Amino acid sequence: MITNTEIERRGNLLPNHIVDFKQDNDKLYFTTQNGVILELTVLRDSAIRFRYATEHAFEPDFSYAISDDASKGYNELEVTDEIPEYVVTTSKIKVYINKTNLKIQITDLDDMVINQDEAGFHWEENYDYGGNIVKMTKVTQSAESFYGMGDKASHTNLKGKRVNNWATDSYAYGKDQEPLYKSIPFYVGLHNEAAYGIFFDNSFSTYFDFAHERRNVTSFWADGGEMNYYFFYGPKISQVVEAYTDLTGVPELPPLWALGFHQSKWSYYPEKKVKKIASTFRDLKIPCDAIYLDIDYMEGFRCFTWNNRRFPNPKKMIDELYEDGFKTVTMIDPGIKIDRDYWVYKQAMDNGYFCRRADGPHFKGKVWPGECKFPDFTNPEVREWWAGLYKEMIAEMGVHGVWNDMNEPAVMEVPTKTANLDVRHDYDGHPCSHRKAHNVYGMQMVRATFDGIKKFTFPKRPFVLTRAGYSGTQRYCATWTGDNVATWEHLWIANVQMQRMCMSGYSFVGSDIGGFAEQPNGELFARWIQMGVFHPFCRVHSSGDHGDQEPWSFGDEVTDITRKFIELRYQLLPYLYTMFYKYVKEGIPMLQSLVYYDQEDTQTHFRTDEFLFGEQILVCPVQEANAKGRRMYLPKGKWYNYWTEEVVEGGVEKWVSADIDKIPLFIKEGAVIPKYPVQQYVGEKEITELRLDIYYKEGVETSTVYEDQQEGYDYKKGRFSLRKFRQRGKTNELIMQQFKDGSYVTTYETFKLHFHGLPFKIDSIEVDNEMVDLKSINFDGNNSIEVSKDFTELHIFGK
Ligand code: NBV
Repeated sequence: MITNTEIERRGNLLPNHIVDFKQDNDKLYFTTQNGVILELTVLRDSAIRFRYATEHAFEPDFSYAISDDASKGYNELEVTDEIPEYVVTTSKIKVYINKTNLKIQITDLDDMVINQDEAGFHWEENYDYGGNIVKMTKVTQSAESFYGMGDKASHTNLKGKRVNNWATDSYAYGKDQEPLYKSIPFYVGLHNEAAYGIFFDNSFSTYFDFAHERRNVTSFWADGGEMNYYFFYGPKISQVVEAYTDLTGVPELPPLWALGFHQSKWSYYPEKKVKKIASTFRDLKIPCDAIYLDIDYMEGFRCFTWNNRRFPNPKKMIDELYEDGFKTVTMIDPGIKIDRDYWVYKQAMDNGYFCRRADGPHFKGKVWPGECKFPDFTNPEVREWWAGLYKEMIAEMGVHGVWNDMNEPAVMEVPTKTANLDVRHDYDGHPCSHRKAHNVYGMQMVRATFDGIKKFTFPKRPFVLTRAGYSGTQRYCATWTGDNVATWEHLWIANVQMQRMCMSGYSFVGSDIGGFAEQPNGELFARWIQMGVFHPFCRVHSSGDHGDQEPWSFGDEVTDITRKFIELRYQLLPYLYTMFYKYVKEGIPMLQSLVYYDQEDTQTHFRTDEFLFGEQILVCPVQEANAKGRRMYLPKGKWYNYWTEEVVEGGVEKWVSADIDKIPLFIKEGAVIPKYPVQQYVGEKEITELRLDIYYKEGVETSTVYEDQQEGYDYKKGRFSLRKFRQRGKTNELIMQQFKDGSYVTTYETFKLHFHGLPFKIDSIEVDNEMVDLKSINFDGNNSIEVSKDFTELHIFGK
């Protein structure tokens, strides 16, 4: 353990002994003799906020990350004054605050240490910029693992790594490259089968060291601002992630089409090309819901304009695409071209909406249109103006969604790749420099975009996509992982990035399938699409410099494989939509790393490849060339191989065959998986029957199916349909109960049930206490029957 003298020798300052303690309801204030105040807030029984001031003074309490809907409330809060510490006790944890040095130790109620300060809070004065460099060091517990932290392109378990959060345009980034596009300063620690989380809510450049520099120390620090972090106790990872997600928020449900397949390219133009791409999807019968226009649809890269030569009548084109089921998504960047005749530029100039340098002149930076100025999205008035700019594009032209790119913000031809650090920002009435606003700039841009799209799309639901983001950005939009590369290593990176983002409260995420830079060969593309259909956001996007990347660009075999997997995604839409519903409702990540799924099994702690799609489907992408399958770990329990129906006992690593047209895919026993028919786009067909695949289990398993109108906000008024299926398998019988909620009336009247793995031959069936004639429920002799969607209890009896 480092000594205080050593810390001081390195130029740091430390709190000394506590001279004052005050309690104001859920807030406790501990003041030291040398002017440090620790404000400790009990938010929930297992969520505590720690905030430190130096020189007796806090900054105004303001954060973009925290959701207005975050829940509050605890059952118990007791503070005792003991020697040598104060002890704060809730119904879940105890927090010890040392009286001589303000160090913290957190334990569970059985006194097991969950988290413990090493040097604890200390700081260094920042002579260049003023304020402090704020630091925290914690003891790394034995065999501790670390997860989360957003889009890091590193092993899912961050033990031994140091990372930095500073939103950065990272074209063709590599494994372990730091920093990347997003800043999500939240991690989950796991040791002794118990998990906790720390969210360091500080928008300056932040650093996290997970036992990298010193084996027994985990630390985090920031270039400015306050030491302000939230601590969440599990003991389950799921509880930690749900608590963080509750604090920073969730999105609204997207329109269902946004969960379909999207095709993008930098760039599809002119109109003829866009239409050709769209019609090829329909001709080849590859489902697709959205087509993207990248920067070249604009006139000279001016946002909110159209290039009339390439797109003479955008409204007509968008309408025609829509008639064929395609939603058009357009790009908007933050850089506004300096051009006195350009209305957006003029409005921003007239109203003083552009960011300024410290001494007054506007900040200028080169992006696609040449020299640009940048709106200050941290100013609420600017956000309102920006939202309004979307009126013509959405309300008049009929564009269905918008993607915000380059919003780190990215600036070209400067070594810093972004705005100068002295650039000034409003920060919602807390004026500051770019050092503090940089990491939230993209978030505030996309927040304004979301407000605009939502307003002009209403009564339909908005779809917005961002590249940059800070904690909480998930409330507004989906995100993608930026400019990746068409390599096998990047397929691996995409897989861990998706899992990590989901573990960091941000589930609506996808990668550029096939890779943005360079061109994949057919095999890599096929393997990537097989994985990509199991990511919450599913889009092929690539840079035009490197050739074509449509599903049909790699020959017939790959076209067929791509179709097969996109079709599977469309069949699984009700399952996927239910995953989204659970994410919105309960904060359950849409993808789960194996450690999230079963933290008690230490085999899972260092796994990177396998993940759960939702709660009942296990996927393990093939990540190398020429593979006929791969070894993978199946978590404990029994799993049905989706392709062969073989039942496999988990808790072991196994070879699983998966030739180029398959991906290792397993269904949890007991699951009820809902399926729609294949559609070329969402809403193409009226759903006349819901297929339910029922995977027999000896024992009980519950599954959920959520549906609503797939659009609009009626679901908020109770017009949804939530079904819970409880399946109980016995040696000679399967019982299925249905519990319903919500007033939405689905378009179908019946379920088509397909039983898998029944250990008996069906002899007779009882529906709601009545034996039925097997013919009347279309029993095909092959484990499939048709029943009314309103049944409450089914008994399937074996021979
Ligand atoms: O707008 C062009 C691209 C876009 O296609 C990509 O998805 C973004 O991540 N954009 C970056 C700017 C150019 C990158 C070289």
